[in-house]
Amino acid sequence: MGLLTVSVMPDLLDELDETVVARLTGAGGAPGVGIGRDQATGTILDDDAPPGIIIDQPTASEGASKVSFVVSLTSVSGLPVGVTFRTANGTATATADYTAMGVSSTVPCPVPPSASTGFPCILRFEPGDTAIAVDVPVLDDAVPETTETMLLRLFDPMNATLDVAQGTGTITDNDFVVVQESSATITYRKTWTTQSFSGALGGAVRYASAARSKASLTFTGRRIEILSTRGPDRGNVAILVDGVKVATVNLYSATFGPAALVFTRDFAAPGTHTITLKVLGTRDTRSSGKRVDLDAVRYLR
Ligand SMILES: [Ca+2]
Ligand SMILES: [Ca+2]
Ligand SMILES: [Ca+2]
Ligand SMILES: [Ca+2]
Repeated sequence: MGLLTVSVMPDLLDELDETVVARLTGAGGAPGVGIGRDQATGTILDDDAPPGIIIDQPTASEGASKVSFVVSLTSVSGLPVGVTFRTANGTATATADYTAMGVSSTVPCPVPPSASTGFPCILRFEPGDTAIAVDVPVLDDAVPETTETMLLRLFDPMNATLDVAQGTGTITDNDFVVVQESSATITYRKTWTTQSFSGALGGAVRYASAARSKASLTFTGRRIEILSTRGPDRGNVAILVDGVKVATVNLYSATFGPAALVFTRDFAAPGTHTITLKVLGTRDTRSSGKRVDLDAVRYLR
């Protein structure tokens, strides 16, 4: 009795159990020697665990028109891998803020290759695939909003484990709250004068030239912008954030420039801050005046 050994090549792929067939031939010539059973099948048991499925936590601007999730496998698989997905509201609302997917048979799934078109929405990884993007359409409206979230949920994994079953998509807004110079929410100190002229945002500004004239606004947001006027008779203004001077802006320009964006600041997270314009009573040597205009302050929530 002899022993036939077939060596097995180890790999790291999750795969189905495989078979190998050994067939004996050529031993039938001698009298009295026969092969009662000339074929044997060996089974190679797969020893690799199925991959994990994970999803990332993306952030996108409302103006980007989509929030793109990436669904990944933690290792390459030799088998097709599938997982079902659907969207869910966080603080954002389907239809108003983004387009739902996979929540009912009347909501179409995105087109291949990222997913199936039927219901439910199924992501399919072919053997060797490790990442697929799922783009959730985001609706770009003109309404100032706070930063909002929506969810992409994964379930029913096939040939895989579900390691991270939910992605949170953060949608930042791109619509400014515009506070005109005439707003009662702006606090003025010393004398500011209203003037109307074409080109100003909303058609008017308030201006002052005396040192220590101030205009302040307290707002809750993550980005602030100041619009002023540049021109041949404009002076210098200090910008304070929460009482701390962060910039000095020279508003002099040889040519008249209304609705000029003269200061911007981003904050790491939305918060309540006070922005102040403080007229310095100084000027560029080329300027014929020290006038500082406040046209509008605008911020992203
Ligand atoms: Ca929105
Ligand atoms: Ca928008
Ligand atoms: Ca918006
Ligand atoms: Ca204005």
